[in-house]
Amino acid sequence: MVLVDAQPAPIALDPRHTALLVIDMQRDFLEPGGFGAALGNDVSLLGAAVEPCRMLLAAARAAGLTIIHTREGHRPDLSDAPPAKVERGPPGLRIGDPGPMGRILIRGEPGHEIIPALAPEPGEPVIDKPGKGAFYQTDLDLVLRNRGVDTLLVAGVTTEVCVHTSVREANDRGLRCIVVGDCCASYFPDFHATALAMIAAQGGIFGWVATVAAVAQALD
Ligand code: C5J
Repeated sequence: MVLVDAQPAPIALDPRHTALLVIDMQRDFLEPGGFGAALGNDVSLLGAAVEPCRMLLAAARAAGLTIIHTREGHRPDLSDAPPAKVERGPPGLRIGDPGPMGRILIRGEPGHEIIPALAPEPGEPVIDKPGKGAFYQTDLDLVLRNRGVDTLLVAGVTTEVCVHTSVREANDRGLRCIVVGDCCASYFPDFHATALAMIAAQGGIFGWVATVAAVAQALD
């Protein structure tokens, strides 16, 4: 067991039963000229999480943790995309529309890929999810059960959307979630800060919040 300094309190984890979940670090969300930028967002705010994520991945790989990546996106025929979501957003920038890096949020398009700096290594599962939550209509729960995982380190974007939704889903499934705050980011800094505060509030209502330095020190 190792002890991670975290909010609201330090938490012990067993690296043999801990997975790192890296959420949606995709080109369309992070790179200039992608979907996120086309919506008018400042993607450099998400870029701030890339180097901390690289450090977290290195520490987790060295400690032998299970590493899992997710990508948000849909089938090219949109058969898994609810009409209520497809018809939302500015016309021309909706799910399935041609975007600057291929069709928006469609599997197989260049913008759907994970950014090269955080590319999955061979053997690291990649979960393609049609929703914001990493568990919704995916086999993530099965993968975690098969590997005996009881604790998640969570990183990725965006803090208040896909990270939060996934942490809530995981918490309800009985998993301990340690959100690595500086490895998460949002286009809205206030949302990022509030989302992290919400996780650790009320004695850790959804889990714990730590820093990459604290996690790396504990895993070293
Ligand atoms: C994610 C989004 N990954 N904000 N998606 O958070 O739409």
